[in-house]
Amino acid sequence: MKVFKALTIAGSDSGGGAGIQADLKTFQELGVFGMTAITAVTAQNTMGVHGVYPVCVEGIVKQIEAIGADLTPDAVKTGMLFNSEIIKVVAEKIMQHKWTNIVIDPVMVAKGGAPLLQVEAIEVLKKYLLPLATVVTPNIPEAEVISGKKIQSLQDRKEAAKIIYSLGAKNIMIKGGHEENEQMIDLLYDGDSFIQYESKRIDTMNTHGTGCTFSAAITAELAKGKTIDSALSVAKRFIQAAIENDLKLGSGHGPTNHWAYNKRGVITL
Ligand code: PXL
Repeated sequence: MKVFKALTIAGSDSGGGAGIQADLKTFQELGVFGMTAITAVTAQNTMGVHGVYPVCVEGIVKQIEAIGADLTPDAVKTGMLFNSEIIKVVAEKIMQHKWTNIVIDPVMVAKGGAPLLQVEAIEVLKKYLLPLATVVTPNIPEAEVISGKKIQSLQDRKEAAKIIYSLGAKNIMIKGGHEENEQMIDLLYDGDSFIQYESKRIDTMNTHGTGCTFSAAITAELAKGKTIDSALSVAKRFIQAAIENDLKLGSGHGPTNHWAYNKRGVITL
């Protein structure tokens, strides 16, 4: 029996909706064994981020080394990396271990606007981490920061995708969640052609952790040996179900429902 394994190198969200918590729930639902290297601990709930505590670089390296020495992952995702020192060491360790199927979610700010990446780390992310990406999954504001291009139209997004491709990432998925349209488009560029994945916008506050969940679903599918296109279609359906069937927890930006894709019930009174 082969058990597929995925590693997330990301931050902890005490509220359970985003970060490594969202990643592990997603890996579990998609039948993949989840492992973690925690880069930062955040104190947060649905109302916002109350504190950010980065793990020391040695602690991050030790977690990655421990996994590398014993439990080679079939796919790896990165989420919140917080600063340039952490980005550099994570890139170095991924390369050293020759890990493949690398999904980079270039996390920059939390839903409420709290910074999860220091501004000076953006150039380091572009230089060291993006060239390792099998897929990079920016939302529109993140794609603007990485490409240095303002995005107003689909054409702008295509040009930004080309710029990001030129930084070395193999597949660019610019998500449409920040568009104002009723019909949402997620745009994939593989250096050759563009594919559009369309879906209907769902009107809800409960979208905390959607980016983490989406990139974790892609990672789980790549870990199982699926193609990029197949991984993206599953990830799209996974996040759609998770948002449509939100759990209505907390009084701010609530989490999504990681059970929904497998139509598993939540135990309620
Ligand atoms: O969704 C981005 C994100 C990533 N990682 C952690 C987070 C958040 C958003 O709040 O808390 C730890």
